[in-house]
Amino acid sequence: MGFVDYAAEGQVGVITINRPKALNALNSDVLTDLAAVLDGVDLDQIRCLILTGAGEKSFVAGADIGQMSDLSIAEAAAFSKQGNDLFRRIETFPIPVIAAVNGFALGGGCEISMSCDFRICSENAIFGQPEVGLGIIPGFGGTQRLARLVGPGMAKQMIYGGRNIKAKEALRIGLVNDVCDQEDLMAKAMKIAKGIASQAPIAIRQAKKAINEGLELGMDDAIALEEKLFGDCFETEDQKYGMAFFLDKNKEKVKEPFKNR
Ligand code: DAK
Repeated sequence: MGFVDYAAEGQVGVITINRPKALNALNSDVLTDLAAVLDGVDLDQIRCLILTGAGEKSFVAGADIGQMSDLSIAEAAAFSKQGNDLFRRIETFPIPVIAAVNGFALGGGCEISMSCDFRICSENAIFGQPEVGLGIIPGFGGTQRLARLVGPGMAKQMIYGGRNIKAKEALRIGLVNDVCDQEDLMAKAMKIAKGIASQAPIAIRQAKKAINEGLELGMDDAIALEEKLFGDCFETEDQKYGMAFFLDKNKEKVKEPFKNR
């Protein structure tokens, strides 16, 4: 694929945005390639995805400013729809997506990382929404997702000031879950992803849905949604096996991999 690489390692798929000369900036070709890679993920095999950027400097330095600068109103709307559809697709993708942020995550780069389930990053990562300095506001969900993740006050300070933050501050405000040396980043992401992939896959999918969709609801409706998704886990082979294994209490037995059924 032109600007996006994909590789499967066991039950984990690694998606790499590969346009390092432009610091992996998102133009419409990158967005098209990313959508095509997601289309091709074999959900019978893959149980967790990692999204990262090529090179050691940048995860994604934002939407492609060169391509955007001459857009007409209609073209800007089409670009916006392409980006928002893709980011929403990542957010609602049936299996978890971890962002491994290996450098700049600015503008659309910060936004695509926030459409993932969670983020880990390297020490050199820089997060920010610098759009107001370009005469626009974050347009790929940044005003919404940043405020939900770090709270409205911190999101407003970052967005109004076009203020970039370093990895340690991103950790402090809860934008990332962990920070590590760059050379350890992919191994760390892979370890987390494999841990997720080893759990009962139907339960993981239901948990993702319950958290994402429940956060949009009031507590009564959210609990009702959880009840429904909880119920749906039952009568699956994995639920029967997982509970039978526990009840068996046979310390000699090794737990078999879950079957996604
Ligand atoms: N777009 C295009 N090219 C970029 C780029 C970007 N966002 N960021 C970097 N590059 C290119 C540079 O132009 C340069 O290309 P060459 O000159 O080598 O051809 C190459 O990457 C290396 O960058 P630098 O030479 O600038 O590298 P430095 O280390 O000096 O600086 C930097 C790194 C990340 C601090 C700097 O490149 C920078 O400030 N980049 C721009 C960061 C930024 O402002 N990002 C936010 C973009 S705005 C929309 C929805 C969403 C959006 C827009 C519309 N709709 C609803 C329609 C999103 C907007 C954004 O993301």
